[in-house]
Amino acid sequence: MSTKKENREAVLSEEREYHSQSSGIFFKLKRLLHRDRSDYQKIEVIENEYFGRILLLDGLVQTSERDEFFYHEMLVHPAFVSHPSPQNILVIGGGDGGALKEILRWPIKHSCLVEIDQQVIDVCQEYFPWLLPSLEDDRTELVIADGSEFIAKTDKKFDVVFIDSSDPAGPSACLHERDFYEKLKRCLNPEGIAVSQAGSPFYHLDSIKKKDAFLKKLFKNVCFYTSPVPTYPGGSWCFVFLSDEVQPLKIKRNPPRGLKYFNLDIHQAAFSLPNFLKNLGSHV
Ligand code: AG3
Repeated sequence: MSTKKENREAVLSEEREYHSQSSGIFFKLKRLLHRDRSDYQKIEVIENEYFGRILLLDGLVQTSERDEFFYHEMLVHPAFVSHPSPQNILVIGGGDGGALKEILRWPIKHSCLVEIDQQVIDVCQEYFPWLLPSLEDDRTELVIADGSEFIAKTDKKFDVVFIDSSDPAGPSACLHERDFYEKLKRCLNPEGIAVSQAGSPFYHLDSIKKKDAFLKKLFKNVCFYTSPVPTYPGGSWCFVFLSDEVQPLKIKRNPPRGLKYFNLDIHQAAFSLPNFLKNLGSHV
């Protein structure tokens, strides 16, 4: 029988993310590398035997050394293979640099990363240095600002905008609202595409439905797609591809070499949805 002390030690030696009141994921701590609170959120980096380094913001897993490529490749490459020639790219959030790393595989002119929390950048530069060399690339501009204020003010136009936010809580909450997408639409070139992470199809279906309803009023093509992401709630994740002119299944270009997850078969398959998600997106 375990004593109270043993239970407490067990909890201290692992990190848990609750996915519902009664389910979740845990990671045994090999080491706690960083735990601090910025002006915006709690930032933690832990080391786990299986997943390597894991970044958590306000207790929610953002990325891990072992599975980051599922999420970042699937966030970025579907838009790049379906746009004729994207040159100017915007990333909202994504301070860990993983999305930018994938973007810079393509021959683009300019990419702008707008992250609200300088401390996320600093912590990731220290603990995930392989994700962030992208900041030194001379095609990259880093802006520390609130993403929704940035898009409300900017007069620049972009070919592709990626919203690499956290869940709809804390500093990311406004990036999931209709108002944000209305403003975002004004920053897109005519053949522009926006891609946003949209949550877990299993745990966050209500928020996906809500998003689908307002996005359909704003964009002609609202296409949800999914990918496995082992460390995220439910293990499968939803993204939404938004455009007035571009259709995701009309492939224009081959993906770059050297990817670990994405290829054109995966691209096709990702837009095939299970029945419970099928009627949400307008499919092409
Ligand atoms: N952004 C999406 C993280 C969502 C995770 N949600 C959760 N664990 N409940 C990830 C940022 C990686 N660049």
